Amino acid sequence: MFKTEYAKRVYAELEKKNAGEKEFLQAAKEIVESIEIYIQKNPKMEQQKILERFLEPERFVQFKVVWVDDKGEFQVNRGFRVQYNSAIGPYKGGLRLHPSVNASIIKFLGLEQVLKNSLTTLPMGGGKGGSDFDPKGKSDNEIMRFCQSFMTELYRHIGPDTDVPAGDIGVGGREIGFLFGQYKRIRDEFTGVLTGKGLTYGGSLARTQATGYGLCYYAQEALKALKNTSFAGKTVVISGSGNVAIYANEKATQLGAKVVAMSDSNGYIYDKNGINLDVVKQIKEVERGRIKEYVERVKGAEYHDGCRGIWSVKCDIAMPCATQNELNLEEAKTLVANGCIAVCEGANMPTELEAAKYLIENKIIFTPAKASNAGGVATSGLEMSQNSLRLSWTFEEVDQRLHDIMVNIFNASYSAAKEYVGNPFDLLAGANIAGFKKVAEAMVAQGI
Ligand code: NDP
Ligand code: 2IT
Repeated sequence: MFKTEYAKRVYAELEKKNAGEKEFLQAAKEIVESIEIYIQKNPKMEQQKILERFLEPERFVQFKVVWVDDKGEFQVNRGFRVQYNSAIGPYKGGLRLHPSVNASIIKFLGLEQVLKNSLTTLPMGGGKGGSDFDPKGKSDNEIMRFCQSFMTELYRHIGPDTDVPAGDIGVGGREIGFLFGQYKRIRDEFTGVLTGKGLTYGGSLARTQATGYGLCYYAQEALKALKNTSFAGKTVVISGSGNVAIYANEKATQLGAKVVAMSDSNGYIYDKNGINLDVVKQIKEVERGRIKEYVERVKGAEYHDGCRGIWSVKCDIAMPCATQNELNLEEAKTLVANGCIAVCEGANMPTELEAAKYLIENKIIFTPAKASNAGGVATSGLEMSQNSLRLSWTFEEVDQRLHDIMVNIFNASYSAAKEYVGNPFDLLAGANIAGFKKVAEAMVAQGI
C-alpha cells in the first residue's frame, strides 16, 4: 500500500474519477506504489503535481466505426485512441482489436506504454488504441472494410510526428497494410505514420520477431545477473500462440531451451519433445487456425481444454505472452512449487499484482512487461528512424540494435531496483522508476 499522503490522495482521486475501470486502476496502483520512493526524494514532483499530470491522459478519443460485413449487414463498433503523454516524443503505441476492448483496457495499455517507451531510450511518447471489433472468423475483405472505416476517423488524430500506431492483439501485418492504405488515400501522403508495415512499403526487418526476441534478450540478462544461469537446457512454458509467443519460442529455442507448452484462449498443447514451431507457425500465421490442431499433426503431443491449465505444466521458465491478468497468485504458487525460477512477461500486465509481489518476495526472477516486452516498440522506433532516413537496415543490424536496447533496459531497471529499493529482484519497481524519471524530468522542463 501507499506510504505517502500525496500518493494516497492522488490514487483516491483517480479511483473516484475512473470508477469501475479495473485494469486501468490496477496498472496505475502498481506504478504509483513503486515510484513513491522516487517522488519522496524529489519534492518538485508534488509541488508541480507531476503525479496527477502523469496519470491523466493528454487526450482520449472514442469514435464510432460502421462497416459492412460479407452478408451485406451493417455492423457498428467502438473505436478508441488514447494519447497519453507526449513529454519525450510523439505518441506511440499499438492498436488492439478484441471484443474485450474498452476504455479501461485502452487506458491501462496507454499508461504502461508511456513508461515502456521511456525505457527504450528512444524519443517516443505513449499512446494506445483499438476497437471491440472481433477479428476471429472474419474474411480478409471484412477485415479490410473494418480497417478502412476505422482509419477514416483515426487519420485526423495521427501523423508521423504526432502519433504513430502499430499492432497489438488482433493487429498484425495484414491489418497494418489495410490501415496504411486508407491513411495514404485520405491524406495523399506516404509517410511512416504506422509501424509494423510490410517490407515492400517501409517496414523494418525484425519488427515481426522483435517483441519475442527482445523478451528473451531481457530474460537472458536477468538469468545471468540474478541466478548466474542461462536458457541452455531449461524447460519453458509460453502462454499464447500469437506474434509475441511464437517469436519468444523461436529465440528461447535458439538459446538452448526446450519449449514444451503453448496455448490460445481455448486451451493449451503440451509436447514433451519440445514444440515444433514450424507446425505452430503454419497453423497460426498461415491458416489462422486453433492451437489444438497441433495434436492432429504432431505425434505424442497432448491438448488440454482451458488455457489457464498451462501454469500447472512443470517448467524452469514461464513466459505469459497472451493477455492481461492471465496469471494469478495461486498459479504463481503452483509454478514455484514445480521448480520455476523465472516468470518473464511478454504480454502487457499478464501477472496479477499479488502474484508479481509473491514472486519478487520469493526471489523468483520476475521481468515486468513494460521492460521485458519493450523490444516490439523499440523496433517500431527503429522503423521510424529508417523511414525518416529513407533507408533500411539489414536484419542483423536491427537485431543487434534491439539486443543492445534490451540490455540497456535491463541495466536501467536493475540499477534502479538496487538504488531505490535495495532489492535487485524488484525489477518491477526498477522499471517503473527508471521509466518515470525521464518522463517526469521532461514534464518539469517543459512547464505546464
Ligand atoms: P496476437 O493477436 O498475435 O496473439 C494473441 C494471443 O493471445 C493469441 O494466442 C490469443 O488466443 C491469446 N489471447 C488473446 N486474448 C486472450 C484472452 N482474453 N484469454 C486468453 N488468451 C488470449 O497478439 P500479440 O502476440 O501481438 O500480443 C500478445 C500480448 O503481447 C498482448 O498482451 C499484447 O499487448 C502484448 N504485446 C504485443 C506486442 C507486439 O509487438 N505485438 C508488443 C508488446 C506487447 P486466441 O487466438 O484464442 O484469441
Ligand atoms: O504493447 C506494445 O508495446 C505494442 N503493442 C507495440 C507498440 C508499437 O508501437 O510497436
